[in-house]
Amino acid sequence: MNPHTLPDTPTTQVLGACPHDCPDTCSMLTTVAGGIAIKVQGNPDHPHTDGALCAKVSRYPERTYHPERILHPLKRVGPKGSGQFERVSWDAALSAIAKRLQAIASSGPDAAQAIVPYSYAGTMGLVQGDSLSMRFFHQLGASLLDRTICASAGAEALTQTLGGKLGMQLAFFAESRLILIWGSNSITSNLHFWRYAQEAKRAGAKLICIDPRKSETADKCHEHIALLPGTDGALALALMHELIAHDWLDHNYLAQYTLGWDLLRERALQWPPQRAAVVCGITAEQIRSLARDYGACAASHAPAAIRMNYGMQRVHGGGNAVRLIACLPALIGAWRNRAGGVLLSSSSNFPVNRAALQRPDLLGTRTPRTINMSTIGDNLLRKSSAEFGPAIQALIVYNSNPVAIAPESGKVVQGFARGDLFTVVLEHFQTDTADYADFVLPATTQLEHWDVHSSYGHTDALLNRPAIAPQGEAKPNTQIFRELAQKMGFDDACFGDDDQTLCRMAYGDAVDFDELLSKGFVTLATPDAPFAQGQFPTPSGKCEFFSARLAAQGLDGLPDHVPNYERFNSSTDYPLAMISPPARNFLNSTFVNVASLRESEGEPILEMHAADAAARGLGNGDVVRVFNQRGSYRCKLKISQRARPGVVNGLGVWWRKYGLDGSNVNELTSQALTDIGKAPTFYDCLVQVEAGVNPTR
Ligand SMILES: Nc1nc2c(c(=O)[nH]1)N[C@H]1C(S)=C(S)[C@@H](COP(=O)(O)OP(=O)(O)OC[C@H]3O[C@@H](n4cnc5c(=O)[nH]c(N)nc54)[C@H](O)[C@@H]3O)O[C@H]1N2
Ligand SMILES: Nc1nc2c(c(=O)[nH]1)N[C@H]1C(S)=C(S)[C@@H](COP(=O)(O)OP(=O)(O)OC[C@H]3O[C@@H](n4cnc5c(=O)[nH]c(N)nc54)[C@H](O)[C@@H]3O)O[C@H]1N2
Ligand SMILES: [Mo]
Repeated sequence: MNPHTLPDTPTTQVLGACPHDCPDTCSMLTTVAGGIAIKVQGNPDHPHTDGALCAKVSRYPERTYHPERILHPLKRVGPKGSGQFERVSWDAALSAIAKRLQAIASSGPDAAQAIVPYSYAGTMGLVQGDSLSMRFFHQLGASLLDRTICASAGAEALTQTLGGKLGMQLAFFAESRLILIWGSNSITSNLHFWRYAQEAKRAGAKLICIDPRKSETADKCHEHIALLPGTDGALALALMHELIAHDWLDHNYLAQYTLGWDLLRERALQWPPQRAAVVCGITAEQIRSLARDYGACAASHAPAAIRMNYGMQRVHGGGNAVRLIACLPALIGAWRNRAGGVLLSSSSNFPVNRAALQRPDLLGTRTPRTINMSTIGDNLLRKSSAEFGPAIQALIVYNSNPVAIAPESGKVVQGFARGDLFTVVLEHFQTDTADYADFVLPATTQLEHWDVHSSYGHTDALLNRPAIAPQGEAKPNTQIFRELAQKMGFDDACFGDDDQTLCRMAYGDAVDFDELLSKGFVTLATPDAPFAQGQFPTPSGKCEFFSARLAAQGLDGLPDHVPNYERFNSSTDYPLAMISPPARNFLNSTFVNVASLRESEGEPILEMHAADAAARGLGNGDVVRVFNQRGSYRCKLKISQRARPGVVNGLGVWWRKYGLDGSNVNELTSQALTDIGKAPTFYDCLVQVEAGVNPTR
């Protein structure tokens, strides 16, 4: 259906929130006429959204009314992966699912652990994300899921160093005099931060981008430091070296509000710029110049800010690198000014009552194992053992598309294709993952359900009201788990809570719900300059350069440069480092099937520097084979100055089915985990590239 309105149909505007996994969490206004959503736009009354949505979310109605939207429950009738399904009733689908889950759960003590939930941030909503779903899995005694696929290395690093996912307030970047945009393509993935950075730039601030790729954001900064992937820790240490060597330090701040300075100082002194330059693949002068800019702010008390994003922590040493960068503001006392410091995530500001939403108490005395979502490929292929517990027999997927987005697709696909695995997928579309489902259940989109939101880029809580009726027979995730609980005979009263009750529960009394209902957002009361006088929520109350908690786990208490697993070396079989950062017109693998956005993005490509292409006799637009010991993937080559020598960029998480051979970049990525936080290492990946034969389709 294509939304049209008659000129005389009255329109209403409904307040909502963008549900996507992005730091901006925009306040959204949906215009509805005759029960149809005709337009979504940014809420002009919400300061951070400032009336503007990004290009992708502006297409939300196109996605919602997409002709390929799944509108009825489906049951698999062909082989797994073939995408052959038939329509069934909700009652038939839920009864069959309940029967299968009951059979697994009743086959022995703790047998329910063979059932695994798999979900991430398809919606960031606190209610349609994990509320009723987790109540269901807790009551069942299913395995727990470690939700590591994106941010857990950086999150753990922030917690160890600053005491939580806390940092500068978004709006104050506009007052900064120097902004280091570190491992973030803000124009693509944090557009509403970019607006404040622009304001600062117009007021004379200097912007420096630190990124292996010459991104759209790098184009707009004064300087770009194109270091090799996974070398940020070395750069941060050399920066500290220079700050120490020139005494561009805030000795008072260091003495009063930090822990472990003597140790960190000693380590940093082992990293003169010449040493780091070799590791990072840049010049020592670039490092010295960066240090002069950062140090000048220390000397003149001008506010220096750092915007990190999660891109830089998807490597072996990602956690350590984030720790080192999070230490930097304390060296120069940047936290004293509200426009100084660092921001990676603001999540810990939100007083979310997860225990009320998810009810872990329903587990009683049971303590199920935890499955790491980032190694789902290996996990699905593991047999029962004393160490692992029962082999995974059932997977319930919602808010995620693991067959496309999880590393080492070869193993992931093999796991999902297991004939004896029972897979249920709650989705809007027939994704790569839905192709492997035994049952696909139609879920509502953000325009069709209630939710409340937090943000990892600002400090406003948001509310989402449904703007239109559910399409077809789609139901909210919550409702699907509510009905499944009923089929399973779960009779705890908590399975009766409706969505508005859950929305109220999320923040309890900590956020004025009536204000959320009327305005769509509530700004949390947070200090302007959170660490101006220390007060870090760490065990010591200080910025912890040295973490006793990490040391107690047998890890290095002091952050260090931890090299990649797969280290750039031109003499190996796989001499190119491949990174696969977000595409501007997609949101991970979401929106890939929206024709207008896919057309803007073009087709799956690999960016390569002209010198690397010439050395291989490759030309622009050639079909190439990208391969390593894990797999092989074919796409078109784009010779581009966005790629530095030695590094190739495979943008976006394309659906496998749109790829030349029905695969995507994750054929090549590995399941190795980060130093801390057990996160994936998507950008720690060596490959070789050669001419591919002509495309088969
Ligand atoms: N349009 C769009 N927006 C998105 C997303 C999307 O897919 N599309 N994804 C969303 C999600 S899930 C997340 S987690 C967030 C944040 O997602 P991030 O992954 O942080 O995304 P970006 O900020 O786009 O990109 C990170 C930048 O880091 C660079 N990079 C890669 N490796 C390294 C490295 O080793 N060191 C350094 N310094 N830089 C490196 C990449 O080239 C890229 O320009 O964005 C969200 N926003
Ligand atoms: N190579 C490579 N791989 C990556 C990354 C990378 O940079 N490079 N980035 C990684 C990162 S940072 C992340 S966060 C992950 C993201 O991976 P995922 O969390 O799997 O995110 P998406 O691919 O966007 O898939 C989300 C799915 O949820 C569905 N969905 C949305 N809303 C709802 C809802 O209300 N109900 C239900 N039932 N479904 C819904 C959407 O239709 C979509 O198919 O990917 C990771 N994978
Ligand atoms: Mo992410």
